[in-house]
Amino acid sequence: MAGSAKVWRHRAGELVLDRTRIMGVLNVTPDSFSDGGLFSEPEAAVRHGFEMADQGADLLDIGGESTRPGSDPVPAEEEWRRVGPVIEALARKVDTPLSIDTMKPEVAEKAVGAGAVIVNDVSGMRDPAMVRFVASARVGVVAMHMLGNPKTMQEHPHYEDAVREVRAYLADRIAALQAAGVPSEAIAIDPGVGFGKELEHNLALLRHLDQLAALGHPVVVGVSRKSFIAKLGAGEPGERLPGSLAAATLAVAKGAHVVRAHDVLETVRAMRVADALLRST
Ligand code: HH2
Repeated sequence: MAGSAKVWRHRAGELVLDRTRIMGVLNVTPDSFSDGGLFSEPEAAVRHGFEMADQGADLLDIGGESTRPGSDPVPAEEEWRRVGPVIEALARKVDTPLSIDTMKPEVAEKAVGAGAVIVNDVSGMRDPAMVRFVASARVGVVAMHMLGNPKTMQEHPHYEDAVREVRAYLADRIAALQAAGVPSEAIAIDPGVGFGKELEHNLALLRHLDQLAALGHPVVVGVSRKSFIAKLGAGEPGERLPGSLAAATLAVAKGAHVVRAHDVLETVRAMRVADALLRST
């Protein structure tokens, strides 16, 4: 795939992007849109982390703050209270690299201290303190595009050209991270499906994902159970797996390297077939 990244470096090594990598979602939250409350107790969250690692997750993405549309921010202390014990336990017991899904540099710093090797920031590392931290900690990063903030992002999001604008935003974030000293191979990008986007914007971004992959960085996509799938017919989050796999497959065909997923086993199986069709010669 032209312009495609080959590796994604993180604090403890690198992920070779010779096949689609699966980032398992671990929401240690009471209110996430599809699994809120299921893993808010540390023991349940750690068990689910083991389960996803056994199912073939290449990364575990641990978050303590829901960013669903309309959500309010969670104080850093509360976010860390939720994710801290889970990261500490998983870092001791699984080999699968851990990422921390946070917008707050203070949470990222504690998470990395406890063993996380990637920082996944849905605000695209807009906070200069976050940029400084990820540069100094030599972690892998995900810079995601979001229009505004979770509280208001779905109030009539508007773009002249969503693909061009998201690409320009991500190019700007890559430049800011590189200027701070983050190595190019550590910077992954993500179009931010559902983050300040109407159905047409989400579809355009997935359809033209090759234009983001052409920036030459690993591309992460999170389509799992997202509401754009409901708008195309499937209702409740639990009914969105077929749509999630269809969208992930198309995204991989268009250059995505990492798929963020709640249903790890099914996604691993689907991506094996997608990889065999797309990547073998
Ligand atoms: N989506 C969510 C959260 N973090 N990170 C990246 N890089 N890309 C995404 O698309 C993405 C993300 C939202 O999904 P979820 O974590 O299941 O929900 P909630 O924010 O309600 O916890």
